[in-house]
Amino acid sequence: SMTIAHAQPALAAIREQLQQVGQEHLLTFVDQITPEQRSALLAQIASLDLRSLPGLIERYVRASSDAGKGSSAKIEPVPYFAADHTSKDRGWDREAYARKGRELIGAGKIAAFTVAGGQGSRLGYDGPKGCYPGGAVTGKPLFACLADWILAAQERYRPATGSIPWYIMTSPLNHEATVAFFKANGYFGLKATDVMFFPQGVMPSLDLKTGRVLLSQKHEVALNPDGHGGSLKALYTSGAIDDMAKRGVEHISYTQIDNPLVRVIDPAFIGLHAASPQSSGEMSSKMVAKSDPGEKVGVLCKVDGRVGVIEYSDLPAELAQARDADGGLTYSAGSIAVHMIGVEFVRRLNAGGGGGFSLPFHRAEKKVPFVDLSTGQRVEPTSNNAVKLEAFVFDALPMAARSIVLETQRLDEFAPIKNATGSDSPASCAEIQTRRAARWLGGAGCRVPYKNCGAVDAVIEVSPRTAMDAGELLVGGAGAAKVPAAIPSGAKVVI
Ligand code: UD2
Repeated sequence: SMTIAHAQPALAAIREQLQQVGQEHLLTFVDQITPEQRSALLAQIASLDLRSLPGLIERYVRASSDAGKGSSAKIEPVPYFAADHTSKDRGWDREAYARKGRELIGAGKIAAFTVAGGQGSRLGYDGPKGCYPGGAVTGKPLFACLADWILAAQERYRPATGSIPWYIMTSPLNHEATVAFFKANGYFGLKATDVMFFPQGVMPSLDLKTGRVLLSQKHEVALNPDGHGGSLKALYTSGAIDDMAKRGVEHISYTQIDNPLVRVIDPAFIGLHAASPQSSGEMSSKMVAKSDPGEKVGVLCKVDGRVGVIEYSDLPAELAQARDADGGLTYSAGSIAVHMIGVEFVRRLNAGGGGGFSLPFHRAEKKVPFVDLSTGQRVEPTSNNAVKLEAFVFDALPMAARSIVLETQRLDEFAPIKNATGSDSPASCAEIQTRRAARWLGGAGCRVPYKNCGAVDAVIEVSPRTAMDAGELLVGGAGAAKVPAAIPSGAKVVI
């Protein structure tokens, strides 16, 4: 038949390519699967960068190297713009930079960008993470929390044209579901033409012992998303960067999907990134002071004189524990995974040609279900059997000529949902949202009920449409009219 006649040469060619890189076992079951499954498998294999595999296996499986480990680099604390811009030794002109930021947003030079390709496995949630409830009272999805921020920013900074484009990176595993969710929810009030989706790249999962690529089914290669660092390549290869250029966008505001309090568009941060003499306008970062030495956030440092992030699992314990004379953590600059990234910077990184730009990989040993090649049975491993390779976006920081760091208040903008219970969980996130709302409302003259233990005796959610910061609830502010005189004990309130 037509299909067979067409499939045979492809099969032969692919078998030869696989043989050259020691991966011909991927075709073990090719005679036991349906023609459709066979075409899908061959297409999947053809999409892999087979030639890079032997080098990757040598480096990350045999030698167990990792982009974050084993370096003898000189590590120092990073200088930063303090959250308290009035502080005596670290003061800076916040209003001037915020004005600059508002100008850039108003002129259409800023896009929002959210990485949402992760698998959310720690949360135990199967769908795209952005569909998970984020609002403390409304339970609105994380995507809606970020969309409301963008709507609020549009209303304030772009009232004439109303548009701040939003690019969302999905993965091949959740792309369809993500796009369908936006459609079903009317793009959360944004214009459909202002929301762009593109999938990130994938990497094959490798057998921990042999480096062989695993089969997840007889007709399917085991793949994992290539890390949020894959965004710097996917932004370019997807055409997003060209689309931004067409729209006149010059800088990208990068956020993760897991933090409903994230300030998706932040004028002061944008202004510092684009206009501070200490910044080359290529890549900037936000940090919060770490809550304790063991907190699971990467730490912004100077590495051999350049700004970079050392992931929590890679920071030597003696550095994580080190304290200054005043008792504060020496390496306190916790990365909240919020960055400004220049469009030209992304172009420059990808300019090497061939779409081949890639950051170094971090290896993670994981349990990946696979098909046993000798029995054909699918195995659910009980211990780590695979190496997954992921790139981290912050590994691009040292490639910027000059990179700045802005400190922010944890309570104001950092309450990620990562785990089902405990820290960084839906419960802790709702509590932080409530505490923030209580502080903002209290400052605006509202009576907020407290329990004896000091916790707020209510659940409160402030929409960014009402107020993007505490000041907007004060007399004369955008949300002042919505401040109630008091909140009843035990109430659930949306402001
Ligand atoms: C990340 C940072 C950590 C700290 C923390 C703050 C890394 C490795 N660690 O920790 O230093 O800043 O966030 O909250 O970044 N994602 C993709 N594609 C992928 C993998 C992840 O889009 O292939 C997205 C994912 O959807 C999520 C974000 O990246 O929005 C964070 O990923 P994570 O959960 O792996 O990172 P985490 O929480 O360990």
